[in-house]
Amino acid sequence: MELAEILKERCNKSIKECSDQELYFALLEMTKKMAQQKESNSGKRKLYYISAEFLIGKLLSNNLINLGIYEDVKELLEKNGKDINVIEGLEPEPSLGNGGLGRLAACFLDSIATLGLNGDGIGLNYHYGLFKQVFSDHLQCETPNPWMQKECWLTKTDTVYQIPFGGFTLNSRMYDIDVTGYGNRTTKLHLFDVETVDEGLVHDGIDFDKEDIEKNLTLFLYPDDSDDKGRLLRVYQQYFMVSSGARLILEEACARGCSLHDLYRYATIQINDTHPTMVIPELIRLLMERGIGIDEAIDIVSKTCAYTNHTILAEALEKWPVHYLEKAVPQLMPIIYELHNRVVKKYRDESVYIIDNEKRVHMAHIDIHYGYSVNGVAYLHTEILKDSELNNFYRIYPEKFNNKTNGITFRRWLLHCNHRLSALIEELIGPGFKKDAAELEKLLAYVDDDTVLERILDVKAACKAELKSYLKETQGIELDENSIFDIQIKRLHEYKRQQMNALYVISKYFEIKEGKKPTTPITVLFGAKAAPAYVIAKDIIHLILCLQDLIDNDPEVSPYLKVVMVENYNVTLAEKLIPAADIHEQISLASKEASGTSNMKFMLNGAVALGTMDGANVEIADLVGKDNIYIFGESSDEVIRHYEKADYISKDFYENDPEIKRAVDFIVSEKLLKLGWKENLERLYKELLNKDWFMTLLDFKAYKEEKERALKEYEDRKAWAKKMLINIAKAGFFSSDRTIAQYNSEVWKLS
Ligand code: 26V
Repeated sequence: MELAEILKERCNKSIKECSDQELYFALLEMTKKMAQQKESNSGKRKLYYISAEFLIGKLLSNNLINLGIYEDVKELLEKNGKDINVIEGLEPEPSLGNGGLGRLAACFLDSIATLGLNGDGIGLNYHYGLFKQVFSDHLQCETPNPWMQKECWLTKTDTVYQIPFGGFTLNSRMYDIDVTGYGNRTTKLHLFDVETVDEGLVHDGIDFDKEDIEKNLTLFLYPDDSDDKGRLLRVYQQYFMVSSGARLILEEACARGCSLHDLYRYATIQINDTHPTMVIPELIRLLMERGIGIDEAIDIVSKTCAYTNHTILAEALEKWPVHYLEKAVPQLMPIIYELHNRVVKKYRDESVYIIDNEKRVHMAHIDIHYGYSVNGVAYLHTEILKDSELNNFYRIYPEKFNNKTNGITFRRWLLHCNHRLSALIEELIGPGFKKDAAELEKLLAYVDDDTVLERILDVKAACKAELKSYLKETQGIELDENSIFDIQIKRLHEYKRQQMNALYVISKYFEIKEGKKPTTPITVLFGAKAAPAYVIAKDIIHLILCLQDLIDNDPEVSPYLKVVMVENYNVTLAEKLIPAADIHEQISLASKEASGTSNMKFMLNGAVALGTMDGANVEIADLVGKDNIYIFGESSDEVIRHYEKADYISKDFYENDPEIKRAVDFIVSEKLLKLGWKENLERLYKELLNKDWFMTLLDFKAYKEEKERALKEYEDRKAWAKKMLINIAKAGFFSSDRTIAQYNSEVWKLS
């Protein structure tokens, strides 16, 4: 073990004498060195996974596990009176992502390295990442989240490019993070950064001068895009990322002996949602600069780029006004016009044009026409893309469409976050599941083994106790570890329907007040950040925080029901919350959640889903069978029909059902208005009553009924443990190793 040597050199102290901080930096240095020794880029064709987000989480434990030395390091530290968990607690979490899309990219890098594929990630080095969430007065406030320390996982490289914008040029420097594979090689996450960024620009929370591109470009992930300046900054960020990436790709291909005429034999680019779409016109432009004619350049790039769609929400599909692009990246416009004109010449259907008659550039349309693959992220999502959202494209290019159901890395979401469960599984079926997740099915042999079922319940109880002490220590929250932990953690969005869960809490509150007490107390835990400019989402957080306060201070209710909204939900918190869940909420309006990935993490950790037939829930339900999941609500077909006919009227549900009316009215009741802000609560009340675009009230009754069924069935502990075991045993399909193997064999074809 090199640790002692490193410490000697760094501070001339033994492990015992070192502070936890000194140990953290020494372990960081050691891990980085070991990871670098495992680097090996081999193979002709190389994958570049370009993404505006990589939500990598803390890396120390994960890297130690992947390098195969976690247990040794833990023991060595223990012998010297040190705790690896405390040391890792000192690592700042980089928040380089919003949610599922960014976390997926991080899981994919882990699997790419683990499978030994020739591929790297390309993204941006945001200094403050996404904001840090702080609650004050029952409201979300946003503050910067600085994560880069003098010593961190980033390694500065000598690679610098000059990126041209309308009227000025910026220097782009590449920083690398090593991505360790489990028992395999190391790949790279390349993060580009402007040399001139100025953190001093930020004041008052997360406000800064949005026009000073030279100083602000990599300060934040997706800064507030509710105004033109914010949106324009996003265009600058995107171009900076893809132009830097494209130059790196060309340089590396040429270094491997590629003639640019057959770039596609040396490189394939996966475009993660439309944020990196400008890589298509940019690569065409760079190839033309290097002497290739436009027809051939378009042909080469079309054989190089593949696109993943992550949402069908219209407001999330990027359409940039032509005048933004003309200002920020004028050099791309002739290419984009050319790409558009070729489509116009070929097809009469205006819905497939790149530029619409409002002069907006549809980024996804560029990807579909000029990429070789288009994929959705779960079976249902891909079907909806083919049948409705992208049907006009599907009819032109049926061969380009394919599904790649998302996955998660079991290293982080089982081995690292749930040592107890992982050890129990290993004792029962051996270590094979760590490399081949399908082996988890072997657990089914124990479905009637009372001792094993007991032990699974014990593991869950231990994880609940651990969450209790963690939240007490870090956020001052008191949990009852004997209550049912019902958890909903994800970005705050109306389509995910946290508000429906909040209405359930209100109706439960009434029941308890009226003397109908639950057999086992219930703890409803939420974790969610809302986009800074998303007003209703912030109002929903406000409602939940008011309910938390109300119930905490009501001795009649608090022994039976508790609501907790954890502050600053992030990967680190997810790693504590997921192992402790009994029930997980996946209650999006059917058709709206492309996949979801927390559903897979919970399943793997032995929690049972309460959800709609949406996203990957459909595949989970298929795998575990109806006895091991709680499904409710209208189907995606029915929901799509409601939108087509515009026949959902929330007020009808409110007026025709006294229980719904009572719960909704409570939002603006005296009791809540005493605790919260009238403006926020009234706005949310009116929204639910007059609009409710994501149909909360449509499914409320079915939701409540199914949740009651789940709570009742929880009481039969043995039957519940069986459900837990079946969920764990069937989770193998959702390993990102499987997803990445499919991308490779059907799309990238690396070897
Ligand atoms: C973006 C935006 C931005 C503007 C306002 C509203 C809005 C709503 C949704 C989005 C989502 C963008 C794409 C995304 O993050 N999709 C997520 O991707 C995950 C990984 O594939 C998937 O599991 C989630 O279901 C999907 O929502």
